[in-house]
Amino acid sequence: MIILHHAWKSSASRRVRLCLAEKGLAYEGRVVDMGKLEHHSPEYLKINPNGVIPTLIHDNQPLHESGTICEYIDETWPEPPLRPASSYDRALMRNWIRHIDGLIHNLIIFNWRHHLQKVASQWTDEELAERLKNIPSQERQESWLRVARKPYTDEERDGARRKLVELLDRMEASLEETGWLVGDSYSIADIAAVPFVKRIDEEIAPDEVAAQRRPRVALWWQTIQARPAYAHANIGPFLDA
Ligand SMILES: N[C@@H](CCC(=O)N[C@@H](CS)C(=O)NCC(=O)O)C(=O)O
Repeated sequence: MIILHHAWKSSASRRVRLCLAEKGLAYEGRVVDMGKLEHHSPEYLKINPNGVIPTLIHDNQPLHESGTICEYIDETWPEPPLRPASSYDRALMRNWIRHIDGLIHNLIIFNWRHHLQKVASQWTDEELAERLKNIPSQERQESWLRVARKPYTDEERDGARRKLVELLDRMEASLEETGWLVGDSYSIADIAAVPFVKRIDEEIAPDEVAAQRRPRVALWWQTIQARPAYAHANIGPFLDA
C-alpha cells in the first residue's frame, strides 16, 4: 500500500505525484495543511524528521526527500523507466535533482508570499516563537520568521528571479542534444524541474519560458504538459483565480 503525504501546490509533492502518475500507481493521498503547520507536528516529524512535505509511505515504511522518493518509486516499479540506462547518465540525473533542490529557497520567496504569509503575519509574537521552536531546520525557521514579520523585499525577489532564470539557461543548453535533460528520454531530472518551470511560467518570469527566448525549454515544457501523467498528477495553478 502506498500513502502520500503531500500538498497540491507544493513543488516537491508535485514531483512525486508526477512520478506516481507515470507509473500508473494508485495511492492514498493525505493532504497536509502547511498553513496549519501540520508538517511540524510530533506525529508528522516521526515520518519526516525534516518537517517538510512530501513523505511517501510504502508498506509502512516512510521515506522523505522527493528526489529520493522518485528514485525509490522507479526502482520498485521499473516500468516505464524514469532513470537513464547508463550509470553516468543516472549520475547526471542526480546532479540535476541536487542542483534544482538547491534552488528551493528562490521559489519559497515567491510561493510563500501568498497564503502562508497571510496566515503567519497574524500570529502573535508568542505564537510565532512557539511555532518556530517546532521547525527542525534553521533555514526554514528563518523563512517562516521572514514571512511572519519581515516579508521578502522586491530586491530579494529580483535576485530569486535571476537565479530561477539561470536554471532555464542551464536547461536550454542541456536540452540541445535529445530534448531531455539527461539521456534520450523523460527522466526524474525532467520531473525535478517541472514544478519550478510551472511557477516560472505562470507568475515569476513567463516571458523567459517563451519559444522566442528559449525554444528548447518551450518545446520541452509543451511536450511535458501534453503527457497524460501530467494531467493525472493534478499540477493546477498555484494562484487561485
Ligand atoms: N528537499 C525536500 C524539500 C521539501 C520542501 O521544502 N517541501 C516544502 C513544500 S514544497 C515544505 O514542506 N515547506 C513547508 C515548510 O518548510 O515549512 C524534498 O524535495 O522533499
